[in-house]
Amino acid sequence: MGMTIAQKLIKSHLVSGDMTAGHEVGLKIDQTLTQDATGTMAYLELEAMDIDRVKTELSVAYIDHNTLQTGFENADDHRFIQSVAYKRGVYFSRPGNGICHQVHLERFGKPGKTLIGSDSHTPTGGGIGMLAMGAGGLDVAVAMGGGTYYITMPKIVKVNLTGKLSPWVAAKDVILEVLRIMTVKGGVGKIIEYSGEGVSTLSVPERATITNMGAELGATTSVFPSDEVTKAFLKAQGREEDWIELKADEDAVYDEVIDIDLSALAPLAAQPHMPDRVKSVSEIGKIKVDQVCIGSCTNSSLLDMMKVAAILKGRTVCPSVSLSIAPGSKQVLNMIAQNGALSDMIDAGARILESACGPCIGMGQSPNSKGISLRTFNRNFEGRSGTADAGIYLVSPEVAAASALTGYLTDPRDLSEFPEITLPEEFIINDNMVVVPASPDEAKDVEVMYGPNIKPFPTSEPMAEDITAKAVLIVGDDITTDHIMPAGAKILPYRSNIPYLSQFCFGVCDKTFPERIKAEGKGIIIGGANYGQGSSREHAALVPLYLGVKAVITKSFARIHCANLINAGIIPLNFVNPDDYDKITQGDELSLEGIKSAIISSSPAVLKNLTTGESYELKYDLSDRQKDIILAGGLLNYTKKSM
Ligand code: MIC
Ligand code: SF4
Repeated sequence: MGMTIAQKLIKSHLVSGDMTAGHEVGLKIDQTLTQDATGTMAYLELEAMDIDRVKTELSVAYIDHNTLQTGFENADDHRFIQSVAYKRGVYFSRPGNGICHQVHLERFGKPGKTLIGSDSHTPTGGGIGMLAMGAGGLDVAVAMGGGTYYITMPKIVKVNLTGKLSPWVAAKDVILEVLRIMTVKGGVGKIIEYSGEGVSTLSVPERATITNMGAELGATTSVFPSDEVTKAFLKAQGREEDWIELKADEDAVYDEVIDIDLSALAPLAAQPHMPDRVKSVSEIGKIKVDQVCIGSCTNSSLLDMMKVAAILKGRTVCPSVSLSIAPGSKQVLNMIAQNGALSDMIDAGARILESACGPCIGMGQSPNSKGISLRTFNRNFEGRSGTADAGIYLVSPEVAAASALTGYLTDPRDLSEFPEITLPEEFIINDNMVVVPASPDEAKDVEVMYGPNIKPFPTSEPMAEDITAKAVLIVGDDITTDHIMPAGAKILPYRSNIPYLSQFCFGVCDKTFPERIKAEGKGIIIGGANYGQGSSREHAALVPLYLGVKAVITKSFARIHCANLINAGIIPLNFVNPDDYDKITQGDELSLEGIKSAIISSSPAVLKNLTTGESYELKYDLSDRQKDIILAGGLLNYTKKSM
C-alpha cells in the first residue's frame, strides 16, 4: 500500500511503536527550536538534565516574544538563554532577527526532516515538507539531549486543493476555510496533508501560512509536498542543496478527504473569540474598525509585506484607524527597506514595529475599550490582545490593509486593481544575527548567566495511591492555555518565575482561583471538551502544579497540553460519560481512591463525589511510558531515573 507524505516522514524517523493510528510512536528529532517565552524554562530543564551538548542536527534558540523589555527581566532571560545556547551547542537568533517560525523557514528548515519547537506554531515548517510539531519545553529539552519524541500516531487527512486562488483571495482564506469546515477541535489526533493540483499554485510563504494556522485546528501538524516551488524558494535562500523531493504515493490511503476549490474561495474572517468562527467578509458586513495589525508568524513574509505595501502605496490610513505592521524577520524588513515598500507603508501612516511577535501575544498595541481590531494573526482568544472587551477578527493581509484605508471591514475586491507580486529569485542573505555556538573546547569555560527573575521550577512528587481534593474550578469547552496561564505585556516577562505567574492562573475565567486553591492547598480541575487548546506553554501545567492541582478531569484534551500535564506529573483523566461533567458542582469533595494501583494494573478509574455520594467512571489514554512518567511524578523525575 502506498504512503502519504506524513507516513513517509514518520517512517523514516521511527524509533519505536507501530504506525497504527492511536498507538504511540517514538520519533527521532533532527532539529529543535525554542523561543524566549518558553525557552527559559526549556533551558532550565536542559541544565537540570546535565547534558553537555545538544545531540540534534540543529537546535536554534530564538528571541522574539519578550522583546518589550519593560524591566530587567526580559534582558536577563535573553542573556541566560544566550549563555546556555553558546555553551550547549545551540544557535542563537538574537532579538531583532525575527519571529522564530518565519526565520526558521527562511534559513534553517529542511524538507524531509523532523522539527519540534516549544511553540505551537512550529508546524509552519510543514510548508517546506518538514514534519514540524509544537511541544512542551521539557519535550524539546529531552529532544535536544538526543531523546525520542513521542506522539500518538495520527490519522491523516487529505485536503485536496483544486483550482487557483482568485485575485484578492489569500492563503489565509484557505486555512480559515479549513477551520470553518473542521473547527478548532477537528484536527485533534490528525495530520493535515495538502495535495492536489492546487498545491503548485501556492508559494512557500502561502503554504507556510496554511500549515502555521493548522495549529488552530488542534492538529498534530500540517504538511505540504516538497516540490519545484519548494526548490525555488530554497534556492532563493541560497540553500538549494537542502532540497529533496517529497510527495505522497499515487495509491496512498487517507483517513479523511476534504476538497477545497481554491477558485471558489472569497475573503474570509474569523470573528471574536475563536479562530473557527469564520464567515465571509461580505457576510459580516461593513463593521467599523479601530485598529489593524499586520504581522505574526502567520502573515509576515516578504510576499505579505509586498502586497500590503502595494495596497497602501500613495494612500493614507483612515484617521480613525491605528495600523501597525511588524515584518516577520530581519530579512523581510531589510528587503522591503531596500526595495522601497517600507517607505510606501510609512508614507501611508503605518506604525512600523520590530520584527517580533508583538501584538500577537499582547506585547503592546492593545486595542481601545470595546475596540474592533483586524489582525493577520492566528488567535483571537478572549483577552489575548490585552483588552478584555476588544473584538478581534482574523483576516488576510489584503483584507487588513484594505480595511485600514477605509476604516471598516472591507472586501478588498471592492478596492482597486490587484497587485501581482512575484517572489524574488534571490533573498538578501545575511545571518549575522545568528550567534554560532562555542566549540566543545571553548564551551567548558562558558558560564551560564542566571538573572534574579529566574526562579527554580516546581518539582513534583511520585504519584500517591489516593487523591482526595475539592473540585476547585469548573470550566467549559475549548478552554485555551491563554485562559489557564495568560500572557501579555504585564505577565510574559515572568515566564521563568512560576511563583509570580501563579497569581494570574485562570485569571480570565476566575480571578479568585489562585487564592482559593492556595487556601485549600490542593485541588482538582474539571473541564469540558478540547481543554488546553492553543499555545504549547508548559506554564499552563507547571503553574497549576505549583498551586497544588492534582488531577484534571475533562471531556477531552488538546494534544500538547495533555502531554504537558503528563510531563508535569498531573494526571489527565476523561469522563467515560460526558454528562457526568454536569453532575459536579464547584466545591464538591472528590476522591480518586486507589488511582495509582488502577494505573499500574490498567484498570478503570472511578471518581467518587464525596459531597453527593455519586460515582463516575473515568478513562485515561496513557501509553506504558506515559504511565511510568505519571507514576514517577513527571518527565524530569522519570528521565533522571532512567538516566
Ligand atoms: C502563542 O502564540 O500563544 C505563543 C506565545 O507563541 C505560544 C507559546 C507561549 O505561550 O510561549 C505558543 O503558541 O505555543
Ligand atoms: Fe509569536 Fe504570535 Fe506566532 Fe505565537 S502565534 S509565535 S506569539 S507570532
